[in-house]
Amino acid sequence: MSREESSKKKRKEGPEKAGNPQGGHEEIFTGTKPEVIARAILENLYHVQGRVPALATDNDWYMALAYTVRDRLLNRWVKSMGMFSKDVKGIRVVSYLSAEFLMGPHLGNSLISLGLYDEVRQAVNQLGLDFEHLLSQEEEPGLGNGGLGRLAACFMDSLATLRIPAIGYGIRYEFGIFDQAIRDGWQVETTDKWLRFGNPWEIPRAEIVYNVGFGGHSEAYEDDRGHYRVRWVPNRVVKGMAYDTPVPGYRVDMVNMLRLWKSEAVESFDFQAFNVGDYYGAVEKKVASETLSKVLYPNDEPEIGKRLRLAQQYFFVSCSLQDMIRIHRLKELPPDRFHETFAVQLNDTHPSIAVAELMRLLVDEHFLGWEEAWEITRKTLAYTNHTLLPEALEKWPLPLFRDMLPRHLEIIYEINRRFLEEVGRKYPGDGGKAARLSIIDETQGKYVRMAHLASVGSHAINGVAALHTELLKKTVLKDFYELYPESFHNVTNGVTPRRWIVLSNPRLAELITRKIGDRWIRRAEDLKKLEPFADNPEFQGEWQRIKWENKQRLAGLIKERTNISADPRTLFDIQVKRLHEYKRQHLSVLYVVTLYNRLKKNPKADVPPRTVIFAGKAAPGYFLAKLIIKLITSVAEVVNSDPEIGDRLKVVFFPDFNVKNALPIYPAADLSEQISTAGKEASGTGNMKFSMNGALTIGTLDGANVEIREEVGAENFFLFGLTAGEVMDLKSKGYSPWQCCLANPELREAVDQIRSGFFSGGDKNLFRPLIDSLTSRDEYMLFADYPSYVDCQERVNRAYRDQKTWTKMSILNVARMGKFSSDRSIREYGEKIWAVKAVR
Ligand code: F58
Repeated sequence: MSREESSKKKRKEGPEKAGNPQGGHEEIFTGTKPEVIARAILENLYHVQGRVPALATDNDWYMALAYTVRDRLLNRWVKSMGMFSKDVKGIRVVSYLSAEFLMGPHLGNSLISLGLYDEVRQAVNQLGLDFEHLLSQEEEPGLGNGGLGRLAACFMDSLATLRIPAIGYGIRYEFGIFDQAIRDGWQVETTDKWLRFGNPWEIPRAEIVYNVGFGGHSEAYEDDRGHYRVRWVPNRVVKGMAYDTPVPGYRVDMVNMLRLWKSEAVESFDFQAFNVGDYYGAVEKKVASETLSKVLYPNDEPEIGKRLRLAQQYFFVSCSLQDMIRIHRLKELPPDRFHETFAVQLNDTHPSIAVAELMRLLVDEHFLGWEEAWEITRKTLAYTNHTLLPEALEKWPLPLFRDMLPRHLEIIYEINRRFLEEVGRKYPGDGGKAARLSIIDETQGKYVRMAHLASVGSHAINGVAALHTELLKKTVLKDFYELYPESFHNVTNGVTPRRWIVLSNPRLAELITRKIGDRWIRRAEDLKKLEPFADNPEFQGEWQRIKWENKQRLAGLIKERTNISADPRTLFDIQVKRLHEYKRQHLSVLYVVTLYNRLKKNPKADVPPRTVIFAGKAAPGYFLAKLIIKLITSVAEVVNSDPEIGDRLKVVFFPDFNVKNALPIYPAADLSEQISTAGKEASGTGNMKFSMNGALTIGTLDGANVEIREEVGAENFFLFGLTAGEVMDLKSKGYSPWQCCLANPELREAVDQIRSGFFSGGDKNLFRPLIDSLTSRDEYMLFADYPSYVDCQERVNRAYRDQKTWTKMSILNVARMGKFSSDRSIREYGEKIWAVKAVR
């Protein structure tokens, strides 16, 4: 029976019968035996792709396979959606508002969740196809920059696994984060055309559309009952259409949803222009409307003045809130009970316009009184902060804001007026306090401070690691903490062990399961049960073999992508993350240069051979970050081609770091570099992925490193560097990087070499901006931490020589990382912030 015929049959019989695997023909949609799956793939190849096997391309087969897997998700998904019907009351749904979701490839992950990995692999083999090759066909949906977007994806996985109903709301960017190539050692960006072959994981919902206004003015009027009302009359309207992607939980019936908005032109607008004969004007409007969801901003330096970015933020927030209100009304509940239906989490300030938009919808469109609307808004919203870096705190110039969102600005003024009144009552006569707390920044020009808007409009504010939350309370949100101490929480980040162990490191997962059973996959605390095996020689042997195979696999990819031969017998020292000065990839380079110099001077030096691997994207407009990439590749060129060095030291820059490429990287690491300046990295999540896969960490007391070290034990963690407090003290006392450099001959030598053109074919200008920035200011205190970092690397070298002890440390790291499952994070959000529970 064809897909269509079968669908018709399904429709006639109703979903119950059709969803029943016993139902005979419907097996083609739900069956889990390899033979049935193989047949389903062929059906989909023919009826969806319009191909016979003889003519099918890799992509045709991938699509047929993806549809086959999606069919097996749909049944559970459709049932889970029952949550939104009017018969289901009293269940609070989490709405995760995020401008970014870095979901990674769906296919492998869905198979793990459904428990069909082996069956589908067999089915694919029966068809004479290469399963791994088909998996690798999937385009990366790179709808995020880095940690923040990936955190949203891990949280979606955990929400479904914990059976907490949730919708992730965001933007369906046509172009995600750029693809990175390395040419002549420099980063080159190309557009990410992830949708070019179609996206089998999404379902377009042409009937779920909302209008979103921009610009214009507001006007007051009197309603029928003589009440004063305001309405917004925008001068431009854009339509948002929903695209839904299922998010399955691990081995549970719950399938949640990621709902992303695509912007489109509002037809009536086009036609108006058309009718007066302005055809090109109409087309231009259409193009302008569609621009809104065109491209993800790649986290370039100053945000200020990026009109389109503010428009994107408002666009997706407005669509999402209108959608939530529609769902709430489906339940036939009055608007004043909105907070009972939804708990809305703001993933950083990017969706914080939600505070004003929810107020506008409740007051202007659903006619609630201000106080009542304000209470509902605050009960609904909660805000997560992900950064302390002052330059990353969003603020919008007032004129731009007024021009684009005039009604929202009025609402923000009113929120601010009432808020500052409250501040005045608490701190009478303290103008400084009021100015510091105000949503409007008037220190130099006028700006809307989005973190203040989010903080005032939320009942809960949280940081993403213990240290980060403490620093938030002491620095950027100090005044808010004094005002609302009970609103502040810490929820330390986590990552999903499904993607980051089971999928990425299947052999390790299998070994763990063989020893302690498979409960750890959903209760990561169970990993503790591995501790008794840490010393066991046989277990250690298996552990080492798996690491070895993972290193071989990565070495193969490195050869393929960079043509560098990395020897799996060497210590794999890996730093993968966005390029940023505060993350200090260049501190690692300074050590590489030092190690190189030591080996040159003393070729017999007894140090374990190392392969130092970097990967990560630099924002296209961030010159120094791009120069750091060039520095890495330049040092690599000299070191890798030095015959005296051979395999004793290799340097690799692995291009195009993304979720797909990350999968084989974390499991192959011996050493994880987490070396940001203390106080700068809010949490980090790569640090967790490495340690969960048995890498040991060399790191500062920053972000979640602090808690990782607490969990795995100080003796199983390589600590170096200043503490956050020491960084601040040194800065206030006056820090002289040049003095540090003079005081350390090896540092001086490395700096001189880079400056003199040793790594740039004699070009003395190439790295000057980087060297000048370090020797004059060294904002991120590389020179201050260099001696302690180099010493610590020596400790690493010594430890690595003793493979038994190293392996024990590696096992204990994995055994003690249970806390860093995103399931734990989500449970904490559920208890402390959302007041939601699992549904059965
Ligand atoms: C990251 N932020 C933090 N921002 O830097 C990291 O420490 C933390 O672990 C992670 O969030 C999750 O909490 C981050 O990734 C962005 O990518 C922004 C995207 C939008 C533009 C500004 C940066």
